[in-house]
Parts: sequence; C-alpha cells; structure tokens
Amino acid sequence: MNTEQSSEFFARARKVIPGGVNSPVRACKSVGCDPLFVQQAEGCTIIDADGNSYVDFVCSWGPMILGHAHPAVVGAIKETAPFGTSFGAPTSLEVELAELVCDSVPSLEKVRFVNSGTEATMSAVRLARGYTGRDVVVKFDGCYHGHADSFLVKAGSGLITLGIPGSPGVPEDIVKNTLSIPYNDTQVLEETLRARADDIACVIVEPVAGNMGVVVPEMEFLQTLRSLTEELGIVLIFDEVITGFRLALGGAQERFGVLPDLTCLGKIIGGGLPVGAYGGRREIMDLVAPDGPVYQAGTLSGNPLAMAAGLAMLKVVRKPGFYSELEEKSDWFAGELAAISARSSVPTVLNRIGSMMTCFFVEAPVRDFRTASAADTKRYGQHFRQMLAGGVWLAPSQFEAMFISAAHDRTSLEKALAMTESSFKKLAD
Ligand code: HOZ
Repeated sequence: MNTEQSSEFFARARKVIPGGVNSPVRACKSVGCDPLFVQQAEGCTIIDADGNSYVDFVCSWGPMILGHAHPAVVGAIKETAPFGTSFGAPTSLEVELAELVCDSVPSLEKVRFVNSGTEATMSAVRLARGYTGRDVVVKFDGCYHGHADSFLVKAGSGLITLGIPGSPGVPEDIVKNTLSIPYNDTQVLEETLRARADDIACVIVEPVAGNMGVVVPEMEFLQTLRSLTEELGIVLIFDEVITGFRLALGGAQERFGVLPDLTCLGKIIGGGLPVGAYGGRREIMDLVAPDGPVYQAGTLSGNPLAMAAGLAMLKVVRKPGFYSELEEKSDWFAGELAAISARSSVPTVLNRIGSMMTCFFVEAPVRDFRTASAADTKRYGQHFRQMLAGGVWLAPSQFEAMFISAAHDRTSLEKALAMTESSFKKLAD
C-alpha cells in the first residue's frame, strides 16, 4: 500500500502541530504505525491522501451515523453558508434544533448548545455544583468525559490508549474533588455515595461506556445509580456524547428507561460539525446565566452552520424505522463477527449494544476498566494494521468503539468480515 503522501503530510505536521495531530489517539502510536491523512469520504468509504480507500468503522468517532457527506447534511450547510457563518446573536435555527432535541431526548426540558462534548460536560458539572452547593464529582474508572481538569482522573480514551494515569497541569486542588470508582460495581457505588453524600454535587457516567472500549452497564448498576442519587440529592449526569441519538432517538436513557437530571450531548447532534449541548430538568437549567447565576458562554455557540447540519441529521434519524434498520444490520454484523471469533483460536470478547461495539483481545468478560485493561493491545495493533492493509479502517486503539452507520451496505460489511477472518488467521499463526 502506497502511503507516501500521508507520510509527507505527517512529517510536515510534526514540525508545527504537537505529535502531528490535533487529538492524541489519531497519532496511531498504540497500534504501531503513522496516521493516514484523509482526503475525502462518502457513505461508509474513506479515502486517504494517496487514494487508498477503506470501509470506515470509526465514523469520525461516532457522529457520522448517516455516513460521510450525506446529501441532506451537505445540502443544509450549502444552503445556510451564503447567508453568513456566525453572528454571535440568536437565530431561528437554534430554536428549531433545541425543540427537536428536547422532543427527542426523554429527560430534556431545556438545552444549551456549546461547541464540543468537553464544553458540555464541563458546563454540566459547574451547573450541578451551583445547584447543590457541593464540590465533589464522582466518575467511573475508564469513562472519558472530555479533557477538562476535573475529569482527567483514571480516564479512558487517549489516556488509557497512551497509558497516561492523569495529566500534569491539572492542579491537585481540583483532582481532590474528583472521586473515580469502578464501573458496574453497585456495592462500591453505594458505599461511596452514602459516605460522602454531603459533599457530592454529581455523579457523571457514560450510560454505556465507549471510551474503554464498549462496556455495557448492568441494569442493576444503572437503576441503583438513579435511585441513590435521587435519595441523596445528588445530580445524576449522563454523558451521552457518544450514545445520544446513537442507541435510540432518545439515546441510552430511552433504551434503558433510566432518566438522569442532566444530559451531555455532542457528536451526532452537530451532523459532523462541532456542536455539544447540555440540558435537563427545567429547575436546574434555569440556574444557567442569564436566567440564573451559573455562568457559561460562547461566541460560536449555536453557530448557524452547525445548527443547520445538526437539524438536517436529526430530521433523517427521526424517520420511522431508522433505528430498527440500523439495529438489524448491526445485529447481523455482530453475529457474523462473533462466529468468526468462535472459529478462531485467538481469544476475543465482543461487547456490543446497538450500532456500537468493541472486539477485545482478551479471554475473560469485559465489564469495567480493570477487565478491559487486560486486553492484549499488541495483538490489537497487529489486527489494526492487517485490517488497514486490507482496506478496513478501525479505531487506532483497543479502547474505542467501532461504529456502524446507515451507509454501511452489505458488500462493505462482508468485506470487513472477510478481512477479519483472514486477520484472525494470521494472528493465530
Ligand atoms: N476522544 C475521542 C474518542 N473517544 C478521540 C477523538 C479524536 O481523536 O478525534
């Protein structure tokens, strides 16, 4: 495979951008190769700077649920751009998107748009602290809520991938207010919340973890989380940046029937443009400035191009049958993948819910950060490189999700399965 152009861009990038990338996992360090530079993408196909094409299972880390360059999304951006790209003033597009988002996500009565998932989680925590008058944030080991100071404790995504336990630059004074406990461990959860109830402002959780690889919550864990936080007056925040509009129109909260007080959104709601949002119960959201004293602002928040792209995407996913079709396709694909794993002597565990999944190179079930960390990352790296050489683009980390979009057709999925079978054979040799 010729990757000369990508190598040239990477050499230039490293001189002017830290690590040559604008987000660490993209550097492909943990899978033992250099990143490929993308030229263009359409549907489920992504093409690199040297013209090689791949079936894409990264989907921009989640947002591209319709596939790349969907005509409705591209059309909305083209229609909106000639009228101006930013005003720093309200537009009707924001109102329309807010109405659609509140109508779709069960627990949302009010929503505020920001520019990324990180901004959404950071703002939601500030709001929870303002609402309760308490400082402590409880999170779960291996969950990732963006890169704000309070969350960089035993965090997932790039931090597990690169083996970074925390980050220099995050003051000890901030970290002391973050408690990180094991995911899916109802007993530790109960002990922690009861012991520190008077100090805890909020619990923030990925209702399906997607940043230590996919880890599905046990129902008892989610239900206990809801009932305990309610009993103790602690704000429950669902980080649905990945699962929002992915697992159902109303996200994981709709799928599991467990409603948080606040929800953070990102990725899909922007149609591939930079958008995040946080929202929830009216009583809490009314504390946000200018109605209330909790400050949060942004020049580009509610940006018209991003709102138009998000609206176009949400209108498509709201069509009847969208999620059942995606579920059926993902079900079939995951079944075939599991069959390949079962035929292979390479031990793997497939964790999957809806159109997101992770194939862990590990023997024992993966239900938390500890069990995910047992995965053989060297073997994943080899698999990643073999798949890439065969024209399949996976996440460059064992600890991320694989996404299926509406644009993945049978031919592309079959190609990926055939490549998986052949990669597993090579791994077994
Ligand atoms: N935190 C993102 C994945 N969960 C990585 C995004 C990126 O590198 O673009």
